[in-house]
Amino acid sequence: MVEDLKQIFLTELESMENPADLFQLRVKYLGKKGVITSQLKSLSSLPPGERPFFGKKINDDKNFIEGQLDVKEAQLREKELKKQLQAEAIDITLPGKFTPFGRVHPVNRTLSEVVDIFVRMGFSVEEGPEVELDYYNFEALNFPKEHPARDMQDTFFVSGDIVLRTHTSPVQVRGMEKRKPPVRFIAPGKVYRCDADITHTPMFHQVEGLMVDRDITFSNLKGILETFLHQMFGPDTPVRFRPSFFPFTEPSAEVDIGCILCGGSGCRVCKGSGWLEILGAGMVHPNVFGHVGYDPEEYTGFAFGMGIERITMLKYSIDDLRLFFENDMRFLRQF
Ligand code: 2U9
Repeated sequence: MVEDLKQIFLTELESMENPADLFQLRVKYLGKKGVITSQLKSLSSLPPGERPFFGKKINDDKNFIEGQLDVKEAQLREKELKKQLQAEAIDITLPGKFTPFGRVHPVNRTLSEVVDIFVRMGFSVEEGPEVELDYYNFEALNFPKEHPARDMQDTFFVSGDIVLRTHTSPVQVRGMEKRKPPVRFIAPGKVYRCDADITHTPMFHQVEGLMVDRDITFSNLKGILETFLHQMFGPDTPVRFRPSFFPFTEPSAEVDIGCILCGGSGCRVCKGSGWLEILGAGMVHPNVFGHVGYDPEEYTGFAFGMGIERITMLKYSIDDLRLFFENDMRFLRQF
């Protein structure tokens, strides 16, 4: 190469600071209209005898320039990578960002506890729609047409014969329609009643349960519910059954436990009685079996139901139902 040209190239190469500029330099020397390319083209104007000599020389120059450009490119890329790594460096000694832990809502906590106890006793878990047909919520459960629970004041009507379920009992009706006895399952979930005051919210949670087979008796009901209550509130908790009435069970009972706040001596919560109402229960009414195609002469069964908010309030001595629905972290953090 002409020494001048070599010097100019090397000076230019030296001043390159990034791969983009370096590419332009490569074009300037080796591109279609580049310095080396035009020299190769001009070979044809030389006498044929001189062509091999100059041809070789230009080729050597071309190889030299290519080599130099490649080395420089590698250096510049390395420099850029270093710069990038430095800019993106992470200080692993910095303290982490604090992410507060979530908590299980006290109502869901009680719900899981209740479900777990029945699952351990061999019950399976069924779920069903919260928007229900009047048939499943009332008719199949032996509610008379003029029953007050069907009133606009208690039930949220969606349209026509569609309601928000007022209890999880329709899940049991659907569950029995789906299979033959023996059946043994619980139905946990949200229910809706047109009711709002200090002790009622328009949505609350229930767990209901059902067991149907040949020869199921009220004693079986007492055994299961006593076992449940002793696991839930402690093995020494007194339990009593009082006669009651529900359209879907006959006979029916309400179940009390000895007041867990005063130990039975009488307080504000048990209104001086020493007892707390905790469950409803009974033997499934023959008319309900009729609706699901079970023969009431062949099968008997028991059913029960409980309100989860109420159980949670008693278990944790919470005196205001509204605390469950306000999402105040100062309250929820305690569980
Ligand atoms: C079918 C047949 C019978 C479910 C039952 C109760 C008694 C009961 C209340 C407790 C407090 C509702 O949350 S609460 O207001 N429940 O007293 N529930 S027997 O009986 C059934 C269910 C389904 C097919």
